[in-house]
Amino acid sequence: MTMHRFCHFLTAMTATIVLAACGGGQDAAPASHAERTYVAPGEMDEYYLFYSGGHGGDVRVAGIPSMRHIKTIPVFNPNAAYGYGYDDQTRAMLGDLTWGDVHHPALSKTDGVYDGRWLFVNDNAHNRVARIDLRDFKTKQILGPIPNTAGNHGASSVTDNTEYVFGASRFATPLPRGTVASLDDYADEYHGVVTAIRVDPETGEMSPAWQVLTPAFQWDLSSTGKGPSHGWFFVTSYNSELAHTRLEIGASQRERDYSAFVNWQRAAEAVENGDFERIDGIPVIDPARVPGVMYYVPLAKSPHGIDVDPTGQWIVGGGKLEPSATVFSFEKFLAAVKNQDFVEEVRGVPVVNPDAVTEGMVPVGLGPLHTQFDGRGNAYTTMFIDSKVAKFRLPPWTDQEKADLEQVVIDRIDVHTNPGHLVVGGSDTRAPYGDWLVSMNKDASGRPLPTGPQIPETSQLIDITGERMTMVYESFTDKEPHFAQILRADLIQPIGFYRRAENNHPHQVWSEDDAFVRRNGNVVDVGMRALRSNFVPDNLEFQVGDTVHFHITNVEQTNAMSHGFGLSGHNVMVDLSAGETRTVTVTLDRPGVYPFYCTVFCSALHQEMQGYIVVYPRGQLPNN
Ligand code: RUQ
Ligand code: CUA
Repeated sequence: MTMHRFCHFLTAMTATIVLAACGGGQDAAPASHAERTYVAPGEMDEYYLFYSGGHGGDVRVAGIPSMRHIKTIPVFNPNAAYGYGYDDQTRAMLGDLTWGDVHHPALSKTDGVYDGRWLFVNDNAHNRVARIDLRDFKTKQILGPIPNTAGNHGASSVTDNTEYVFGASRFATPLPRGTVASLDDYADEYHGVVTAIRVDPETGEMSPAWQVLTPAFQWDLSSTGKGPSHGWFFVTSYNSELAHTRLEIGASQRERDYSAFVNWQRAAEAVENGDFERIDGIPVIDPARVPGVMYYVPLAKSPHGIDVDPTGQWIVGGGKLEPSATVFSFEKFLAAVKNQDFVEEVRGVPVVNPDAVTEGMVPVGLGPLHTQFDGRGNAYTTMFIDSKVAKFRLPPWTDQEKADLEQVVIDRIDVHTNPGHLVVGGSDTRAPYGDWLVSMNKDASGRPLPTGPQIPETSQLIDITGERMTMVYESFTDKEPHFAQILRADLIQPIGFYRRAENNHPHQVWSEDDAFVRRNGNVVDVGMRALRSNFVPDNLEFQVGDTVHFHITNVEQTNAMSHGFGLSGHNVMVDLSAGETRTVTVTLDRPGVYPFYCTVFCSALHQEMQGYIVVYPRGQLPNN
């Protein structure tokens, strides 16, 4: 028995002895920790955890506190388990791209708190934003590529009433898309943009609203204001040097890069007043020509995350190469703007004196990235290099504390290893939940059972209800989670099936008698009904060259009673939720007999739920 296992063995017997015997390290989880995270079989978790799947392109759903995986929601990636990308509707949504890079999920809000309607996620690779409907946990819209943007990393940040989802371009490019300029002319010919995406309050339908033009900085990550800072959007950049090669050196020269404070209400007015130029179909505001739309605030050094606290007063930025978290005061920012306390101008945009805006720099440790809030006046910052999460108290601070801000650091906890994002439920709302924190760590070495050169990442669950943080659980996640959102489970009531009355597919078939095969030349429409445990019709005849539209209705009106339509030898796998009709189009190019069958184990006679298509050579179709 290794020492490690020995400790766990003892844990089961008596927690106190273990703490003494094993030095009380994080790994020696006493039984009380296990109780905190234990959700008995048959019981449900208190929270949903929605975490991004990175370049896997999907979003995963787990429960908190158990950390049990519940479901995967395909977004930018085909996923045969859900027939996603295998029927006409989802194929059209994906277009030609079969991968995307999901970084930051963001929940919709009403009045500054989560309303449980939608989850927005960005695609860092192809400049898109998608909307998942939390009524049925399915992707409903993929917007993009967003014009004038490359690498929409700076999304998704949602405003207090989901007026907008914001994003910003990571990779500057010549504008509009398709324009070519030498990288030697990077500083002059390349540009970044901040993008506002409008969200329809009824349907959630997203549309590009407007953009603000910036120099060729690389925009990183963003957040939105609330309370006193409602109407503002904050985003960091990490390449004020305007380097275009070997960025790890070139973009790490200056002590401070810029964060941008964008007044989105002012920007929306400017668009109404016609103060913009249309580039690639979208209004683009030059902030030099519309004063008050944007200010730069210098932030140390090669900043990454920028997060607004629940009161909307404190804005915390993490500089990867600066061992402290910078806390800006929004009130001081407004005062500095009023007093025109500017240190320079960058392309006509005022740069606010950082000393006038900075409340303090909290010496959290090495490699601060992202910060979350518990709603009790505390902030939690991940430190990539130190592999820790630091907890510190937000202002107001006493003069004595200001003189030595180490005094406001309450706790630091080891995480394993190299944390990127962390998440506290509701941190970006005015009312965080403040009980759990998940640290999402990039390097899981030595944690899970070995799986060869490709290993998962770790998500560690930390109890933050006490003064000190307590690590209670660790789960493994397939790569590559970036950020996550936590939602109280009682805020949503997902449907169990689609009611017949809401089916508006033109070729829905609800009874055996209505099933049809309609041939028009070499185009054939098949209206098929799926029900436990048969397809009607089940034997079909075609000839080579036919284009067949299968319209299949799952007529079940029972919770979670899915069927699947898998066609052997063809790239067809339609997943049919109860009550929905889906269409898949296939052009038959080879003679032969091809079985199809239900892919979902739906009933005792599920295995019998099958049929054939007989594809005759061209011109040999009987009775034709
Ligand atoms: S990033 S690990 Cu793409 Cu959100 Cu910071
Ligand atoms: Cu339907 Cu199996």
